[in-house]
Amino acid sequence: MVMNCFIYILLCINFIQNVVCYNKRILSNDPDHVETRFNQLEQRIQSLASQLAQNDNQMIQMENTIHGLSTRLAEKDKEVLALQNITHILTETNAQKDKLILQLSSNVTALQFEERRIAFHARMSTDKTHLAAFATVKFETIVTNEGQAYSPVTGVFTCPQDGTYSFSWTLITLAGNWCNTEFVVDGNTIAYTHDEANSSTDHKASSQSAVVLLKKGNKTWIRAHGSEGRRCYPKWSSYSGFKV
Ligand SMILES: *[C@@H]1O[C@H](CO)[C@@H](O)[C@H](O)[C@H]1NC(C)=O
Ligand SMILES: *[C@@H]1O[C@H](CO)[C@@H](O)[C@H](O)[C@H]1NC(C)=O
Ligand SMILES: *[C@@H]1O[C@H](CO)[C@@H](O)[C@H](O)[C@H]1NC(C)=O
Ligand SMILES: *[C@H]1O[C@@H](CO)[C@H](O)[C@@H](O)[C@@H]1NC(C)=O
Repeated sequence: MVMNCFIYILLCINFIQNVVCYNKRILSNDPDHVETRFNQLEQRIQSLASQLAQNDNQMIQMENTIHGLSTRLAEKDKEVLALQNITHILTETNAQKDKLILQLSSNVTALQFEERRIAFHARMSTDKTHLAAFATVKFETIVTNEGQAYSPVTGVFTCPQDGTYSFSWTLITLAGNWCNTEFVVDGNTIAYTHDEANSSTDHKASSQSAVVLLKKGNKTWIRAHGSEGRRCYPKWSSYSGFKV
């Protein structure tokens, strides 16, 4: 009992000592405690430093990734530019092709036009008396009019394309009359006929021909030689022309 009591008292003293000691350590910044704290802090700093190093690594990786992405982006930009170029080239090629097709079709039209024969023959169908000075002598009845270059309404042939052309005409006048004429290109006299039956008891006829180099748009017609178109008789009178 006494022994137990003694042990108990010893324990109590030890406890009190411990408590006092602990408090004293806290209050007096006991070097052991400071070291522990220091160690803890050091560990913490080490852990932070290693975290920081990890972050640095991640950052470098991210930078690498970004660099890689921007390189690829630049490549893509180049590809887009190349595609734009190709598109541009294709558009231009298309435009050129369209232009060529247009040219070709107009060339084909021109060739077809050239292939068209130009030839006419017209007969006078109405009696003409006392023609005005230099009046156009009309041949109203179409026999042939390939190319439609001769107009039976105006009596004028309009050259549809450059070339060498041959023309001829025949006029008849009745006894005691006359019908002198000229063949003109754009009003310039090229050839004449003298068809005079002043002292004749029969009709008289005269013919003439002309070969001329014409430009597209030149006009040719037969006209009275001054006022010498007293009587130009139809049916036997005619005018013809063709491209050589
Ligand atoms: C686009 O075409 C031009 C010439 O047409 C050339 O100089 C340029 O290099 C091309 N660009 C690309 C991205 O292919
Ligand atoms: C069309 O004709 C012109 C003149 O004859 C020529 O210069 C041009 O090359 C031709 N175009 C084509 C597409 O054949
Ligand atoms: C035919 O027309 C051309 C103009 O295209 C002109 O220079 C020429 O003088 C004309 N021919 C005649 C015979 O008048
Ligand atoms: C008949 O000829 C023409 C010329 O071809 C003359 O102009 C006319 O005057 C002439 N007429 C007569 C009645 O002689």
